[in-house]
Amino acid sequence: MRRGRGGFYPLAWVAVALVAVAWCVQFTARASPGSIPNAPTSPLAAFEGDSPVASSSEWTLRRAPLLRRAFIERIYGAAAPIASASVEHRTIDASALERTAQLELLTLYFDVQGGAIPFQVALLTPKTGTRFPLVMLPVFCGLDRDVDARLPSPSWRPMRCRTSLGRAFTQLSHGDAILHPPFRAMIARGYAVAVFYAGDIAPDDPVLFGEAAIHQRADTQESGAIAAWASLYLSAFEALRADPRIASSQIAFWGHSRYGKAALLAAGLDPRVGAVIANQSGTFGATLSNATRGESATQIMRRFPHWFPRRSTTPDHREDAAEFDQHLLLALLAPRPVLLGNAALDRWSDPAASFAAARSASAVYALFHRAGLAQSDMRSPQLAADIAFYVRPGGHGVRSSDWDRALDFLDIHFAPSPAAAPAAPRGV
Ligand code: GTR
Repeated sequence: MRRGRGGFYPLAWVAVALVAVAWCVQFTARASPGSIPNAPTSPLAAFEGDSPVASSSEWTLRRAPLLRRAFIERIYGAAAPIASASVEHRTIDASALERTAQLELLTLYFDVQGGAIPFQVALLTPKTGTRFPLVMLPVFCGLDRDVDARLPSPSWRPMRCRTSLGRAFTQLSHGDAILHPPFRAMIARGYAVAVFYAGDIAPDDPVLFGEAAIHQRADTQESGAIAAWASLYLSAFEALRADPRIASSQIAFWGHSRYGKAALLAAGLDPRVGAVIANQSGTFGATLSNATRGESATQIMRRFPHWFPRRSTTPDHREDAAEFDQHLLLALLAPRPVLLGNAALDRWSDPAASFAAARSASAVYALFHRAGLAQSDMRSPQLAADIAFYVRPGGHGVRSSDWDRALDFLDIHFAPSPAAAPAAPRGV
């Protein structure tokens, strides 16, 4: 049936009004993230034949290695750094970002059967100073699109990154900083920034990931994409911690959502990583799978089967979920600083079940004479605490305000001396 002009326009206006209302709700709503579920078993309790843990050395030498193995074997698959025989440096711009930074392209070479595959990392360093703290992060669309047009284009990008319309829509739906991390602000605050794009090595696509170059390595063990991305964080970490310009004990991994899961896993596996900022990392990130009212383990494994090794997605894989859950991954980060960013409308990632995991993990921080999570509720972030947690208004995505908080958090924890730290952490 043909609709006349007179009928179409009112309908179009209704649609526009609905989109506008949805957008306002998405970006401003201060909905409650819900009640905090019960804390799971303490990470210090007996665990599958291993007796309770009573000291930091028992944790470090006995329990932590056991848990690292369990996360690899039961959930994510292998996530070791990939060795690179050499690292090539190429200066792209000695005076980038309005002459405040140097932009380089680092190329690592991963050995695969029949050759080597390049893994490229963009490195921005401030023009003044030395021994910079470093923020390491992946981008969603490619180094050329999200960092600098002079950087190489990837062999594959997700659909939403292929057109300007797709990118504009992504920014509208997922926040102003989803495709534009605030590099200038990071440099201005004295951080070096290492940026990688995972799509050439471990594309976020079920078919392409199965055929990806990362599986052609001689030492390959079965892994899912989250573990593969964690390997990329760790591979770049190995290369950059050897760089004399970088303060090797002050390297922070930042990741949003799927990359927040990977950042937490990578830092959990390598105790030398200095800090983690996981933004809305959700299920198999900072959120308890067993207590979540958001995305369940089964839902995520059905929707993103390539994120996990095949053996993890078999029906009986979650039998041990009550005892073995994500609070143990957060516990593996102790005693390091961790910032968990959340959004009130992002019920799918269930901030409250992530808060419960952080509370429970704090028992391990106590072994190191640290407080862990020091705030009593989700809305009173204490950025100076070892684990800081905030809930901002609105929905899933990355906004400049998330980055402001992340950099405030790092300024406090990576401050060279108490005098250099900001006087008071900012609230939400
Ligand atoms: C969602 C997924 C989450 C999270 C997110 C993202 O659809 O269910 O677990 O990873 O995607 O990465 O944006």
